[in-house]
Parts: sequence; structure tokens; C-alpha cells
Amino acid sequence: MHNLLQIGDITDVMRSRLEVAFKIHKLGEGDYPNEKITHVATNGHDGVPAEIMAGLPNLKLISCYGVGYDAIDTNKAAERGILVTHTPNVLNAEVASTAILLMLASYRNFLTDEAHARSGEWENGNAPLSYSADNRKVGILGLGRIGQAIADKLEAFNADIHYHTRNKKEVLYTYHASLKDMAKVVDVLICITPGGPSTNQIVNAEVIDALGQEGRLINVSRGSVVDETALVAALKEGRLGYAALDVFHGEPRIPDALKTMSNVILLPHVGSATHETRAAMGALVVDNLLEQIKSGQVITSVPETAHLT
Ligand code: NAP
Ligand code: 8YV
Repeated sequence: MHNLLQIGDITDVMRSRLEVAFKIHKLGEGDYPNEKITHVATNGHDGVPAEIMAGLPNLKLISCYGVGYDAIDTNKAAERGILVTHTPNVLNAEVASTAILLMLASYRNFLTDEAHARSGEWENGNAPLSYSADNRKVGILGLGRIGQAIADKLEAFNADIHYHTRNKKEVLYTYHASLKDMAKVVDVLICITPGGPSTNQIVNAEVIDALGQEGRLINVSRGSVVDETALVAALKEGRLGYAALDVFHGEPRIPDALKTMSNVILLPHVGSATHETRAAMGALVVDNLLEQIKSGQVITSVPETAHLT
């Protein structure tokens, strides 16, 4: 039996598959034999705290439930020869649907319309008109696996697609080398980059102002990508039209100011949170762990540790 440190929760299906090969020690539930731990199962929120990683001298693999791995120090892992895996692709369609749902709900006022119907307010008058989500100029910040899935789904809404990434892609959409310049020309900006230092608050006050009072911001990436203080100020002062957010800087805490605004939609980081997609993510987490035991290889390494396989 190998020894695995579990950080955060895992599903019953994951546990029963893991128990065939691992003795599982859950962080926070008593002592664990740190010298014997060779594998860690964690998730994108909890990651692996630096002091925990430092205290595991024989660690071989960290398997992360989630495609985003900004809570794991992958450079330190690579330096120590520790593989890190994540769950790319299996969640592309789901997260893309979440982004599209946020965009549609924000233009079409579905949440306030639903409240209007449910409360009986309809008997006193019709709900106000909303705005069309069709034929919009949409800027995608981060045209990777999920960004491309968003672009594919947007075709059904006849969107004129623009994007900003560090490297121009082989696609027919309009590329902007400057995020601010893209924000100036689009109706709605959808953020779907990784978190971490290179994207920290790249949606800053200038980008938000460039998006403007009719502009909409959809964030399904990481809270760190948007300057939340600047966002709250712009929404309050009417300099930004609307924000629909699945992720927050200090989640699960959400700034109180956002909770009282009518021109925002707030979701509790549920971009990939369906039974089907979470099952596929859980299966890939376990597959990576079992494969490493079997062959020393993994299925979906993060780029930073791919050279170790
Ligand atoms: P991916 O395939 O690696 O794509 C990332 C894209 O972002 C690439 O196009 C990349 O292009 C661009 N990018 C990276 N750094 C950038 C920077 N500094 N400035 C501009 N563009 C940058 O990743 P993915 O699988 O699509 O996932 C993206 C992220 O979505 C994840 O890392 C995670 O944070 C988030 N996510 C959120 C949820 C949720 O529940 N809300 C669920 C899944 C994923 P260049 O390298 O050319 O710049
Ligand atoms: C998960 C995510 O909620 O994959 C990601 O990067 O943000 C989401 O799919 C999260 O990682 C689960 O811990």
C-alpha cells in the first residue's frame, strides 16, 4: 500500500477506487506519517500549502482536482522532481456553458424577471424590457481550452469574437495585443485565463473604464484576475454597466458592496459544478494517481512538470 495525503474533500467513488492502492490520510484529521507520504490528492482551492509540501520528503505526485492550479507551487514541485497533474479538457464544455449562461442572464435580466414572476409583482405590471444577447461583440481574455469552447458556443448567438492572449492564435477571430484596446471595442469581456502572478489584476481600473458604462464583465477565471476594488467602485459610480461573477478574490467571502447591487450576478464558483463534469474530474484525478503507481507516468501533467515524465 502507498500512503496518500488527502487535502480537502473527495467523493465516495474516488475514495473507493483509491483505497485499492492507497492508505488515505486526511489533512486535519490527526497525524499522518509524513516520511511515508508519496502522493497527494488536492483541489484547485486548497492546493498544497508550502509548509505541508516542505514536510513531505518523499512526495512523488500531487494530483489536483481542477484545471487551475495556481494554489500549488509547481516550480518548487518541479525543482524537487514532484509531478503535478490537473484535470484539463473534461470541464471545457461545462465552464463554457457557465460563461454563456452568465452572459445571457445579464443581458436578458432572467434573475430579476424570475423574481418578478415569483413575487406576484407581474399582477401590478410587466417586467421591464431587457437587452438582446445576440449579435454582440464579445472579447475573450484567454483563448485556451475553455476560451475556445466559449467561442464555439457563442457562434450560436452570432457573436463577433475578439480575444486577448500573450500569443496570437491560429484562429479567425480578431486578435488584440492590448487588453485595454480590446475592452474599448467590445460589448462584453469574458475572463477565462489562469490565475497567478502573470494575470494578477490584469482587468484593472483602466480596462474596466475602457469597457465602459454599457460594458459587461463576465469572470469565470479566478478572482485574482480582476481588481475587485476597482470593479466595485466602477459599478457603484456607473462607469461599468454590469458584472457577472463566478469567482472572487477572497472567496468564499464576497464583498458586501457587490451583494447589494442590482447590476451584478454572483455565483459561488460553480463553473464546473455538475454531477457529470465533477465525476469526470474525479476520475481523472484518480487515474493519474493509479497510473503513476503502475508505470511512473501520468496522464495530464501540468506543463511545468511535464519534463519529469
Ligand atoms: P488554458 O488552456 O491553459 O488557456 C489559458 C489561456 O489564457 C491561453 O489562451 C493563454 O494564452 C491565456 N493566458 C495565460 N496567461 C495570460 C496572460 N498573462 N495574459 C493573457 N492571456 C493569458 O487553460 P483553460 O483550461 O482554458 O483554463 C483556464 C482557467 O480557467 C483555469 O486556469 C482556471 O483558472 C479557470 N477555470 C475556472 C473554472 C470555474 O469553475 N470558474 C473552472 C475551470 C477553469 P497565452 O499563453 O498565449 O497568453
Ligand atoms: C473547480 C476550477 O471548482 O478547474 C478549475 O480550475 O476552478 C473548478 O473546476 C475547482 O478547481 C475545484 O477545486
